[in-house]
Amino acid sequence: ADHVDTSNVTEVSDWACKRGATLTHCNEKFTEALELLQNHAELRNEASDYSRALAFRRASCVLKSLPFALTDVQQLIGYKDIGEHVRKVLADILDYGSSPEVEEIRNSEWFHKMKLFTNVFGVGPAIAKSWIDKGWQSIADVRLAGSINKDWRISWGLAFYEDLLTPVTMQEAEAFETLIRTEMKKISPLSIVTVTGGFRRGKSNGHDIDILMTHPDEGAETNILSKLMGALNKCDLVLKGYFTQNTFSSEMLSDDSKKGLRSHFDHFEKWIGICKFPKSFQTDRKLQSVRDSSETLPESAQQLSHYSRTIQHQDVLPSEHVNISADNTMSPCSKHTFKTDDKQKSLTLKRERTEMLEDSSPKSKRFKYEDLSEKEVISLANSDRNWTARRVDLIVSPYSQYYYALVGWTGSKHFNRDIRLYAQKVLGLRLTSHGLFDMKKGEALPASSEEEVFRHLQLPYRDPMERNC
Ligand code: DGT
Ligand code: MG
Repeated sequence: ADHVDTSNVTEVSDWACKRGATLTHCNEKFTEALELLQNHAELRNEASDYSRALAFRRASCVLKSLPFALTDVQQLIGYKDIGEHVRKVLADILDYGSSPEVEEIRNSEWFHKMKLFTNVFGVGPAIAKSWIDKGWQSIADVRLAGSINKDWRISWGLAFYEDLLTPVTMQEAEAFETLIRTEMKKISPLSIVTVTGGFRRGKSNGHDIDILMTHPDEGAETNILSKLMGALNKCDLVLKGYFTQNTFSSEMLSDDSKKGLRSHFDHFEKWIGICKFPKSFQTDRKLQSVRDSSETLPESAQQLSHYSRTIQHQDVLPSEHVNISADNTMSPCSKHTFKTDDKQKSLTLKRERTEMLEDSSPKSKRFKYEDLSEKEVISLANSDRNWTARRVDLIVSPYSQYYYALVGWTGSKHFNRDIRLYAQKVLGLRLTSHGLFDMKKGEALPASSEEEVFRHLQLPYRDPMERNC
């Protein structure tokens, strides 16, 4: 290690949000090891584990943004996020091909069981530990124990464990997005629907689908979610979930106390739950044919996702989204086309305003499967079915907060953590999914695009694809 090129060192900022990180990079064997250590610390979940987990993640982010493959730990001199412990792990991998500490965890039964159990929807480290303490080894053991809790998420999570563990594909995300957009246009033609989360960052699969919705007419967004869920229920696509109300108030932006905005959670209206995805979502023919027929078809998954999204914005909607009725016959669920010019737009806006005011339907509608007993949920899961259970988050933001919500719900989680800390430490600004607040001046900084959010933060704009820290 006498002659190591450290010329790259000064190019890289201390802040992950300044550096950016793409999905693929040249240090995967190192980041995979560091993120396993992070995951292990998160699962242990004892006193100092949170900061240990964070330290591993920060180090992993440094490696993700290196423009070269690491060949010597000396190349990391000067990086504040690379501590002694991390350096040892990296040196072991460089010298021996693997780190004993990482391999021990990888082969540990406890780690395997913790991962297995925390993969159940609604199960965190504490419940997983209690299951291990009961001597349970597998999902089958937990299932055998029968009714063990009152949390519906766990009963449904256990019944549909295999479905929910199978990653959601981009194809499914696009099919679902199209369906939501179609239904939303019927409810409120000017509504805006965006797939956020990992899919927006270019991931080809995910553990759920996160969809953010808004309406350009501030206030008109308040009723759309219950209407949308009603429409999805009519299409027999809703299995089980829960609504949370919008509990945001503008005083929260400046409230520094515990009662104010906690960094991890937002106060938007949302529906979090499990939906039925017909198998046809996997093989959506219209999207497929659009791809197949294009001569200038972009090749990467990321471009493809962008491409089909652009098409959808032009209101070319797949027509074969279907409703699976009780006897499993397929019938059209939704067909909708919509053309707009400015005059029409303002007329539509007026009509929607009136409709929204007239609408007084309750937030929580009765859904088809809402009241199933645990036994009935299990027999539903074991029935002969042509659909898959999928985790879905639907979030509604007022338009005035939309671009902050978009940044927050696009993630990654670590990108959010870093950019929020940067805003606070470097600029004295408080960033959340609801907005940006200047603590010194006591004023909020509104934004009408994601670019403007980054400008307020004095950061170069980062495309969602570059937010994979
Ligand atoms: P995935 O679904 O495993 O492929 O990965 P992501 O990146 O889509 O992660 P996910 O679905 O857990 O969350 C999507 C983004 O939304 C993530 O970057 C953090 C953010 N997010 C999730 N839950 C909350 C929440 O309760 N409040 C706020 N403000 N943001 C959240
Ligand atoms: Mg997600």
